[in-house]
Amino acid sequence: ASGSAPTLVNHNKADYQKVYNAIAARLEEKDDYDDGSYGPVLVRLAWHASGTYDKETGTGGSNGATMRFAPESDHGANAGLKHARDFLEPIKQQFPWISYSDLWILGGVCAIQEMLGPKIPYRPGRADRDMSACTPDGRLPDASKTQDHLRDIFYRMGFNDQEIVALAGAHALGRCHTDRSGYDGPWTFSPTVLTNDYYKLLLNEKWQWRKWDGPKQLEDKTTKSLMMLPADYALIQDKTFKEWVVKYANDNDLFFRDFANVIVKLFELGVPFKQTERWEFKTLNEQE
Ligand code: CCH
Repeated sequence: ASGSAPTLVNHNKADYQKVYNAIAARLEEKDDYDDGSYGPVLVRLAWHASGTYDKETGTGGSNGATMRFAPESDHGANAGLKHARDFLEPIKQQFPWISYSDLWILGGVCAIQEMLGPKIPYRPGRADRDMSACTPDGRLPDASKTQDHLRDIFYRMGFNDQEIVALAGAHALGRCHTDRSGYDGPWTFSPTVLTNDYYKLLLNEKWQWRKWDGPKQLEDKTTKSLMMLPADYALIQDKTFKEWVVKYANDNDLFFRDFANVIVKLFELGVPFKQTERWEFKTLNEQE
């Protein structure tokens, strides 16, 4: 065949490990961003690409990478995620055969592992779709709301209470930005390393409402340098959620196991995979 028909080549685990390595190397190289890493914002991109899923209609999810297009890129919840998309663009240029949708999820997987989190098994199979597949605004959680809202949003994706709490542990990473969500500050003292500190701090610190001009958020009474969103605080107001917060605060291994399982589920929502096998990639450190 001639012309512009794409060449169909099956890429194997080694090819994807190369992409992983390129993302990880770029994470190391570009350490002048935020708290020293693009890792957290890459995790948030992968989550917001996936978290639009609606199990009733089968719409949304990471298959499509529709956040490339307005209106989805302009949804309030996605403010700031251009930094993550732009970070990954040179990787896409280097490996044009990978879809944006597979790349964004691999970015999340790589960021979690390189920030010392658990292994996140991965499989490719997401295809990019056009702007007609953009999801309506309002599918991602609203940080000013509490447990009923969290259940509405995450049950729609097909998650249960335990999974909601396990996913929230991602807030060990990164921070809020006043020019994105309007909120301000990190949840933990080590926002570029994945630990169960989010749960420990949520339980053990005394939280008070911050007095400021911005949206309603909590600050820790001791240092006033950490924050919790109303949606985070809801996890210790609700009895069922709180039982899981306690479990994860007391057992980092349990958190890592449950987090890996639930993030794989999140990243695969609505994807029509042909491949059943999942791959575990080596971290840069493991390849030294
Ligand atoms: Fe989140 N998150 N998230 N979040 N999130 C924000 C930042 C991060 C909520 C609200 C916010 C998850 C669930 C929720 C990350 C991962 C996950 C911000 C600040 C808000 C607001 C954005 C800004 O200003 O830049 C709410 C509400 C929920 C409800 O459950 C889940 C699930 C995950 C992943 C599994 C990460 C990582 C960040 C840090 C991003 C950064 O740029 O540092």
